[in-house]
Amino acid sequence: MKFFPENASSYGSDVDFIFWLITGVITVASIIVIFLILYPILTKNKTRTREERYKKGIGFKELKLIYLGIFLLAVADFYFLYQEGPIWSSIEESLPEKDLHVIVMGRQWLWEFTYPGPDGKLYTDDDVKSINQLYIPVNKTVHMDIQSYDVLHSVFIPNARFKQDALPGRNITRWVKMTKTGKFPLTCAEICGIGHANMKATITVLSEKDFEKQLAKLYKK
Ligand SMILES: [Cu+2]
Repeated sequence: MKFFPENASSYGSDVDFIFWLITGVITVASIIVIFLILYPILTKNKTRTREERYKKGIGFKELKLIYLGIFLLAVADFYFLYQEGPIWSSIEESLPEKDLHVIVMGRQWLWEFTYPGPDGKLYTDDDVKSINQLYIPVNKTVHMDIQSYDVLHSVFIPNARFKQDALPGRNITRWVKMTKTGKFPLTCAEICGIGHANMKATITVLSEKDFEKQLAKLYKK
């Protein structure tokens, strides 16, 4: 059974690992908690002694199971932090050397992508743009300057397990490295007005050669 869209990025499987780790642990914890609630209700309620009915939860002896629960919860939390810390820091707090640098600009209601012009530099006069269509080369590190023209938007690339809000007035640089060629959706994940649902772009991941060709086409326009 497939729960997620196909993973097509270098760090997607790490994100999925955290998801399944946390889901697995909390599923076991939930089953235990539900059992602890239902078991006395379903079995013992009528047969409990008068004393048992009026336990007030005073002292370690009566609370030891609650302390155990809190302890296990803390252990699980620290274990999650231990596992996810290095993964999040490599995805969100570090920027590996770039092969391509683009601007991803959200506006009501489309995505505008800007590539460096023939000079190879972004933010110069020869930059070129494409609307709702992002072309990137496969297996290359792409830096994305995520920006907004107007309101809050959010860049969501399900196949890359990537999501980043776009904030007006701020530039947020994030990176992605797609490991498969093909077309993948890039959508807006922040309700940004009546046309929010129209903010659906396509990422076309191309071989290096095809990407150069595509870029040359954009230069000619
Ligand atoms: Cu939007």
